[in-house]
Amino acid sequence: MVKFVTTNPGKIHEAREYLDSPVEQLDFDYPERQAEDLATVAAHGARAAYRHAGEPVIVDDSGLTIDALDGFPGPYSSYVEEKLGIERVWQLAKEESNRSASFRAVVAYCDGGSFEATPEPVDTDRRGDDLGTSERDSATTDQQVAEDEQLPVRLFEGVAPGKIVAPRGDGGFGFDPIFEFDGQTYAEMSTEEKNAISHRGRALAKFADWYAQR
Ligand code: ITT
Repeated sequence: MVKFVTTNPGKIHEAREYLDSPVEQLDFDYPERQAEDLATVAAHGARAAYRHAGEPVIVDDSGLTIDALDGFPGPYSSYVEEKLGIERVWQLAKEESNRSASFRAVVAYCDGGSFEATPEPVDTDRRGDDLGTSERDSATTDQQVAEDEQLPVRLFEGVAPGKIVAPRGDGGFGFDPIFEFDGQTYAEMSTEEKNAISHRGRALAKFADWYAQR
């Protein structure tokens, strides 16, 4: 069984609907590296989560990219949702004539074993550099940091194109009410409908294919 390491119950709900194998949540807020690309954040997260859990894990790092706002909020989506809220993100996007956007998810798998890891470019920096001393696990030694860098991680990416609209719908979580795909917001879809086309569904599909052969 794979543990899905996340603080977000919405992600677990979707993964449970989607994957055949059982998915258990491990509610652990792994230290997130500040980086411009989701893959780097996810790869670091998977290693930290594996080190915490000691068993096979997946993490999912997702972000909303608004084209007219130069990709904002991107990797800072979580912070922006918390501080600004989705209504204010809509107010920002509303000023633009181009409302196109995309949602991206990177699912990262790590089990401490060896397998063919996702090729570069991922995670080429020293892991210790990205965490302030206070954030670093006190048990993390330089040797541990070096060992972590050797841990293979496999990445699965999913992207859904869409546009930003005034909030509609009661379902889902996060930015779902303002992200429209093919005429419906994510929040207007059932979990099954969202999974069939969403960034997370697409990433989980790739993960499920690969994992079934593992
Ligand atoms: P974990 O990192 O603990 O998994 P999180 O909610 O912080 O949980 P992310 O950093 O991946 O997860 O999410 C970035 C933001 O995007 C956050 O505000 C989420 O609520 C939001 N988000 C992620 N997936 C979403 C989805 O499918 N629909 C709507 N919002 C989503």
